[in-house]
Amino acid sequence: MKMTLRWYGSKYDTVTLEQIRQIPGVTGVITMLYDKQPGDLWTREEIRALKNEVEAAGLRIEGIESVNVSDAIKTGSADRDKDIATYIECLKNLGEEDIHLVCYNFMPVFDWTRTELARKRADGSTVLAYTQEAVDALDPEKMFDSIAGDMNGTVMPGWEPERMAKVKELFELYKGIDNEKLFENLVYFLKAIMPVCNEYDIKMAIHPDDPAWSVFGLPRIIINKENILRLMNAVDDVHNGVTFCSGSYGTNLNNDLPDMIRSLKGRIHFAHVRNLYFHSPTNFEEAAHLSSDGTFDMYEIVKALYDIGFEGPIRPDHGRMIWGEVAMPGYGLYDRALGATYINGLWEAIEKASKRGI
Ligand code: DNO
Repeated sequence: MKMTLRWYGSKYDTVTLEQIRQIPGVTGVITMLYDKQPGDLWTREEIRALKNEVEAAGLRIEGIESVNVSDAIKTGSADRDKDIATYIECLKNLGEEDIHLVCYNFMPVFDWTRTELARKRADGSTVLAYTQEAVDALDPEKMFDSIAGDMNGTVMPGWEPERMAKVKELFELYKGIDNEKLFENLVYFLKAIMPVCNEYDIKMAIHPDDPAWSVFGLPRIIINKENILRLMNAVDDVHNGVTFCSGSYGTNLNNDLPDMIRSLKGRIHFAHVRNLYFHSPTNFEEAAHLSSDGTFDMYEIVKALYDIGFEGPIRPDHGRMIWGEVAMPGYGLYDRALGATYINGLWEAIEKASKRGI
């Protein structure tokens, strides 16, 4: 396991590489070219510049989150093959710069969805939260406006204002795309990129849909064990893998997270570890990483990753906003640093106990 932190680049992130370097045990970052739109080419020069910046701070790029997939690819429209050709070019350039992990998602219109970005918890921290009631009461075109005021002046991934200005058109594009069609388009995309992934040993790691069910009537497919195993079998290549995100699969309380991890042995290339606290199955908020602060047993999650021999990067996921920090909701320094330290502690204890045969 390699402990990492997500970093959005010096132009966008309030957290610096120097700060990340000082979190005990964090050896790398997960990053991206944040200015790129889905369908844009990432040149070798741009990738190298990012890599040089990270390495100058004593860290490594352990993976990209994300090279975003265009709506043409997701909907299978006329431009799909052109966009796939550009995606392949991006992968080639990443491979040539010695980067071998790419996280992506296949969610229509909205990436992850939360209805509040600053719900106050009893300890005074603020967290991202979701209620189904709020989503059901909202016109999807107003979704962005309803949360934009709490973004702390940042541009949140998947919620870029230019993209949100086109929400109506995006909904039109997905008319007629049901779960089966979306799945088919995903398999088409993966089959097309597998040769370049094999050539450069690039592990693709699909991020689950968050929340793990349909929102605003849109299709959602990466939501449970059955569907993710179906995808693994449909393109049965180690380079077709998974980002195991406990906070996303965990939105559905029917998902048994440690069991899912075990069933995906050999195919989990990246892990996002975080905890949620549920008021009801459709009203939850993000908690501190510590098991007792939320609903999940984080020991069991980390133990399952250890047991399957997980060797990829792991990152603490969304943190609470604490100690007066002003940052992108979910992506401040302090609580993610606490999360990294806690996960490292769990890992060390599990590893030592296992080696001693306890
Ligand atoms: C949210 C993130 C997601 C994730 C993408 C992957 O904070 O976990 O935006 O990066 O879905 O493509």
